[in-house]
Amino acid sequence: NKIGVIFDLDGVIVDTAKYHFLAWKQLANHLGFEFTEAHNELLKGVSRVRSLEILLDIGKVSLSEEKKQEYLKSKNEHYLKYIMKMGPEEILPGANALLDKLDNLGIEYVLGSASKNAPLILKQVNLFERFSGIVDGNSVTKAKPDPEVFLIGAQKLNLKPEQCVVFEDAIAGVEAANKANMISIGIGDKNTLHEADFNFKSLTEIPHDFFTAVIPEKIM
Ligand code: G16
Ligand code: MG
Repeated sequence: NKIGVIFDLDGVIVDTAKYHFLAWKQLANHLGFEFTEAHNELLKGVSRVRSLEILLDIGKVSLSEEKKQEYLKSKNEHYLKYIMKMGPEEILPGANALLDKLDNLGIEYVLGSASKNAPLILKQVNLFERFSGIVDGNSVTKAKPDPEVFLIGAQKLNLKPEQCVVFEDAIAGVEAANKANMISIGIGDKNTLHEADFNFKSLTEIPHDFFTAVIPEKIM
């Protein structure tokens, strides 16, 4: 029984949340309110447009459509300044080893990210060529928790949803994987991601027989 893997990007392969935070915080401060790390949690896995809406709600600020577009553009330009400085040393612990393992087992993997900057980020950390396919914020019409991003990922893998394993760090992403009828793996806080089929603190904690025994047994 063939299986395939779909990886989320931010929070699973790299920690770009810290750069999103710096860029959103600057915008909030410019608009006259505070933006904390706790607020930033609400933006994880959420699309850029939706992130701005949440941020404006926090500051109780309303803006014209034109201003929103202007701020979305300037936030992204600010964010990209950090991304351009990224390198392979920013790949999260366990990610490279896991990709090596999947290569050795002949298990294909694709990316399933909400980010429109996903291809650029993968290039920065030298992982772009390793993925069999990339599904990102440019290829979907509906953001997570809608399953669209992962269903397109399954198509790229030529597999049925039930054969796909999704690695996610965000509640919206776990929900999307579950809705897609895939096996969801929550990476991060177990209590936050309790809806996932499996939970690990980080990619370093995936058991040795995970893809050879645990997952095949779950699928059967
Ligand atoms: C990431 C982040 C989100 C961000 C989204 C869109 O998603 O977790 O915080 O808002 O991408 O990013 P961009 O502004 O680059 O299009 P993921 O799905 O990789 O975790
Ligand atoms: Mg994520």
